[in-house]
Amino acid sequence: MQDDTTTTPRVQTLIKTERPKLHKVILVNDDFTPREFVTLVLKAEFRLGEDQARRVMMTAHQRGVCVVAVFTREVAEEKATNATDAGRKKGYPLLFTTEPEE
Ligand code: TYC
Repeated sequence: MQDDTTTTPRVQTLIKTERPKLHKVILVNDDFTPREFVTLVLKAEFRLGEDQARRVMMTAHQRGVCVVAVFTREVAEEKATNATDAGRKKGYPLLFTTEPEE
């Protein structure tokens, strides 16, 4: 039995959880994929609204590339692959790449 002066040692473990690094999905321009199709893929795969999808498509069209969104690495790579495959199925060279955020 413990009396008033006995203390029980307690050990606390400090658990540090690192945030997973985020990865950008980047839309790359080309001369062949129709604008409408790029917009469609952005809406379907990245859940962008019509206006946002058009803005992203036009930015890539005018500047060469545009960041679409950021995700954990696995999700970014899966979405980039799915979106690129959607273009390939139609015979378009549409390309989405990923890169880690700084
Ligand atoms: N440049 C294409 C065209 O003029 C449209 C386009 C925009 C293609 C963005 C790819 O990532 C892209 N039809």
